[in-house]
Amino acid sequence: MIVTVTLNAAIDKTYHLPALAAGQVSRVDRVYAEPGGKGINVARVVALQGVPVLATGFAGGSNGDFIERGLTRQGIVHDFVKIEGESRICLNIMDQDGVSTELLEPGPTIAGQEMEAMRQKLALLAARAKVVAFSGSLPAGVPKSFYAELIEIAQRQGAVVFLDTSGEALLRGAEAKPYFIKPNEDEVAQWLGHSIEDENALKQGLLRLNETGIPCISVSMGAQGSLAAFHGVCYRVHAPKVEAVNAVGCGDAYVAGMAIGTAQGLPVEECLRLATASGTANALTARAGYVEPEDVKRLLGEVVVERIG
Ligand code: TA6
Repeated sequence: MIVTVTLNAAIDKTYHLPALAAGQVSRVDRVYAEPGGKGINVARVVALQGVPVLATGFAGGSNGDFIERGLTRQGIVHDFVKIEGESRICLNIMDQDGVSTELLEPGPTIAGQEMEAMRQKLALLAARAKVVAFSGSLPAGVPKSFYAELIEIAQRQGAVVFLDTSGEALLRGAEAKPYFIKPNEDEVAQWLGHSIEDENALKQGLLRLNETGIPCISVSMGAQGSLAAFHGVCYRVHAPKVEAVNAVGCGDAYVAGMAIGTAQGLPVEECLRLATASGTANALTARAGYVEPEDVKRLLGEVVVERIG
């Protein structure tokens, strides 16, 4: 089983409208409202590919109820820590040219006993999991070291741990040496303490990070694919060219593909291929964190994984 952890779960609302004009009334043509937040997106993309998954995290208030009901309706097993506060709404406003504007609420404030309930729940769930994937921002009240704490709990239970977050939550979380991380180029530069001029410098930087005890690192290059350093070997992954409909959630779908490949013990190249095909398939749908399994299967053959030393 794959377990996903979303500490700042959300209702992801996507508004499709002709054009967003600041200071004016804009009428929305189509609205999608889905359980979201990065880890929940990962869970949905895993489930859509027929792989057993459980979504956990914090959920509260009527938005939390919506998230849980939505997951049940989508056939995704879930077990959240119920909190006093209200889970957030994240808005993605898409205009007819495909330009996306995201408005992400900060989310609720988590109390000390709610964090303790999360530690205990995670210990039980991680004991049944092959992969535990932590994704997304930390809600208020949660210390920046919380991911590191949870990662250590999951690792003690024998799970392989993924961490997809950003900023200080990533830097602190990485101290617990997760198996897989997905930083952006700026975060890698911050880590290394110097700027990165070109792809070769990025490659050298990722290999140095491998040496610090994080075996698998992918840096997204958007529609161009990704650069990855896995166990001291670098790969340039070329994504298939597609007509993107909605790029929100592509990174989460990438993590989902990587989690499936890792849980199934696939070779590194195949994990990267599945991750990239899943991420690209997400871009083909209007919904965030969603893929058509046939798209993933078709795109798998179009991903090029190049070993670059
Ligand atoms: O990756 C897209 C997305 O997952 C949206 O679904 C939205 O919920 C948001 O990211 C949340 O990101 P955050 O980093 O604030 O947890």
